[in-house]
Amino acid sequence: MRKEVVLITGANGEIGHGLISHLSEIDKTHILALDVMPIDDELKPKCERFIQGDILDNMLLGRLVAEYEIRAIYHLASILSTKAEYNPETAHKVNVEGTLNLLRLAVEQAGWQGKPVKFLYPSSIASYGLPDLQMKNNAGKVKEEDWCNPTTMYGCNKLYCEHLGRYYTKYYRQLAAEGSQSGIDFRAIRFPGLISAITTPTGGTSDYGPEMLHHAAKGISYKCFVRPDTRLPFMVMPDAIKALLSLESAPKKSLTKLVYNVTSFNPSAQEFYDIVLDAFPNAQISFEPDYARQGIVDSWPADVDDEAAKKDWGWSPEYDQQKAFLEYLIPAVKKRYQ
Ligand code: AKB
Repeated sequence: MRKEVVLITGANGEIGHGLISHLSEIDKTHILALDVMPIDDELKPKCERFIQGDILDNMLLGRLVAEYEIRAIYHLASILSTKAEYNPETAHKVNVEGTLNLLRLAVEQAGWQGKPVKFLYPSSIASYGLPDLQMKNNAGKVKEEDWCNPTTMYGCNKLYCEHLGRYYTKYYRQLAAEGSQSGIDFRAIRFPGLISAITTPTGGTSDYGPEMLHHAAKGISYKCFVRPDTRLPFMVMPDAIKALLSLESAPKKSLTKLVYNVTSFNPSAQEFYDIVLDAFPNAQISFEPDYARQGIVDSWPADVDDEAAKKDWGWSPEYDQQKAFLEYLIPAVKKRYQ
């Protein structure tokens, strides 16, 4: 008999670390972890199996379909916004073709199992694109349907993959004689910038927040690449994991959308700096804005409206700004580096 597993792609990334640790603690979920990079030693024992491989390798994905009964897929693998701008075509391949491969795998799995396969997709505030700073400052809490004109390859990829998820869930092969259904139950969250005390991000544009904190804790000087007045929504990793798991377990009939905003707090870079300096008075942080990366952040909303998530699946962050820094981030990074 094939073993029932949850497949996690991009398992060695930031969300992967949090998700694997959490899933392995709360129940007996068998985790099938996939990443192009070797997985960290501490994660290995928490997984049923780790495979080092590429989501573009269809032979590999085909083998997984044959070997496992995949109940749900957390498709976390992706090339983030800054890195994607250095090689947009590669980013498109990984972010879009990779997602398409996983959707195809989910269709096959649902066919074999005769029941829906849940497809959890971390989208991003990068799916938004506000035309200028004035619009950003006046936009208030941006709703899921508004300002969906991304300016980055990563943002275009995320927005398009949300559409692919909608297509596979509702309209797959809509002209087929028998009215084909994919069997995919696609659910996406547009995450704000994420901050973990355990890992540091690579290749993103919201990275200035976590980088400031981790550099200060390590006693390394840091040049912040955005202006002090820059404002973005953020969330700590435990809340990101909570959001993914809550959305996964929500009854389908209560969901009015396939894509949901979530957020917790939205400090300016100056406020971030003040909190970090308060905790690490010797920190050496300077503001040296990078014009191009600043442009990307200026196109992302300063705040998002997460009312639909609250109403449909009871979303509520555990950590507001004060609790996030005082009870999670600062004590944990101090312990980690000192
Ligand atoms: C990035 O900066 O690219 C990501 C994101 C906001 O999705 N952290």
